[in-house]
Amino acid sequence: MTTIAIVPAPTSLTELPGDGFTLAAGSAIVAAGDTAEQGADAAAVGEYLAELLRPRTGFELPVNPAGTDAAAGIRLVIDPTAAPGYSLHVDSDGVALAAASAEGLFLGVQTLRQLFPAQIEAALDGSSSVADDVAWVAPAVQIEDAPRFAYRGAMLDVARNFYSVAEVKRYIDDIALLKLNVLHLHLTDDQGWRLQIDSWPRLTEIGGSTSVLGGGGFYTKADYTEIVDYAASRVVTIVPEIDLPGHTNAALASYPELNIGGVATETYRGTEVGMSNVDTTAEATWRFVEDVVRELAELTPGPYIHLGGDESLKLSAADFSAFVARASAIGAASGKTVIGWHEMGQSSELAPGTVGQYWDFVTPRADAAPHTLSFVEQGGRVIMSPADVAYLDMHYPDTDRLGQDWADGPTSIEEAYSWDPAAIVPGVDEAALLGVEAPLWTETLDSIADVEFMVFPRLASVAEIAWSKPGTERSFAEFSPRLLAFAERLDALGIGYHRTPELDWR
Ligand code: TNX
Repeated sequence: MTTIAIVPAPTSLTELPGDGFTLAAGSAIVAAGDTAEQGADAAAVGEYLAELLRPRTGFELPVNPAGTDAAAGIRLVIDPTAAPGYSLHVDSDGVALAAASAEGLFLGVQTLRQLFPAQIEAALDGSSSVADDVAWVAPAVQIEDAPRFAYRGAMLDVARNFYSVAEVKRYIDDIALLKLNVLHLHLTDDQGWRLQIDSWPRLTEIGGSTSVLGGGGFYTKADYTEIVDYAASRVVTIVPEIDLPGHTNAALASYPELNIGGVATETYRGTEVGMSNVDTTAEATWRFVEDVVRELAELTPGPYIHLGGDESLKLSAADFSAFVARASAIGAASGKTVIGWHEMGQSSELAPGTVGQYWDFVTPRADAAPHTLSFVEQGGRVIMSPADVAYLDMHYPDTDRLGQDWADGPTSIEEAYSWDPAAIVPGVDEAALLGVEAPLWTETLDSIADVEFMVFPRLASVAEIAWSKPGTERSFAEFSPRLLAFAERLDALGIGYHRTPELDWR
């Protein structure tokens, strides 16, 4: 009998007696909804599923509207009265996947693909050929599932090193596998400015010309929109970050008027943090913030923009607090909800509802806890990214080839798995959490291959914390065989990962 191994763990999974469903040459996908619009939404998910399943099976897998085809197959139904999440039923007659929205169906498809043998996954680079010696059987099962948190994120730092549109799209596919639904793009830092801003063109001309390890690069508005649209097709929301008032050397090198003293800095390829900030009192700085936020909000269909706020180590507490209060108000006036790193909570005058992103350790140090609680007191919620367990650029225990280790040394898969976001900051409980995010800083990461090496398999640990409800029975011992099965899928997809000595990799 096939073992069923789903990552992240679903809310409930019941194995059913019987043979399961065999996908065959004559199988069809049927897409249904109560209205024409729901039918079209279901068909779009059906086409995505068909594209996943066609290359290796060689089957045609037409996507048909409800009622036109009686062939055994996979039925996708949008039913607005369905519970949140999705439900999935598999038996020898076929597969029935139901959800209240296309998003729920898409998440259910991520579970369904994991029911088929790993060889059904086609390499992301398109290099796979048809495998005609595999029985494409999904075991008989009933699954009910819904996420723990609405915000399940990964962050990619495209400022320290630049990743092409194609690489970012690949990363979106990588994270969607694990039912993550947010990609936070860290678009600006000391070493690079990566987004076209029409009203301040030197940001990309000069600020975009450098990176830590390679050349520079930036996204034109068309590039950026292409990324946002691709993400939407994978039910992923892009959260763009412009880091202010610190981590701004790329802007300071581009425009003298943003600097204290009015002289532009040199561009920067080093990896120190905390040495830069804009002149928080200059009139030019506030024109810059207004213009950048306006153009960013125009490019952003999602609800959030991230305005940074971390590590402005040279600013006085009073100047920093005044800056983030005013910047958060400008962000909120753009119609978006502002997110900031937890230091922003130093200000008690943030725009109401501003979301805090916690990056201190599982045991908070210094003022990290009160600064984080401050967002909740000001009507916002919190995203948990504790650096000692959720920063995926930390070394693995057995290799320092890539990454850093400032956040309490190396991080194992088990450490990335064994923490509870609701038990970190007193007063920031389940209800105060918007979600969980796994950031990846890229000072040492030159390519998407390096990115995948650091992220997998530990991203699966964090994704399970973000997805699986506290009542779901799980432990690292229970997670391990599921993760090993998931790794076979990564092999088939051509996604690199690091085989730490913690597990007995196949
Ligand atoms: C701190 S943690 C940073 C990043 C660096 C990272 C690793 C945080 C919010 N900021 O700017 O990339 O350390 O060096």
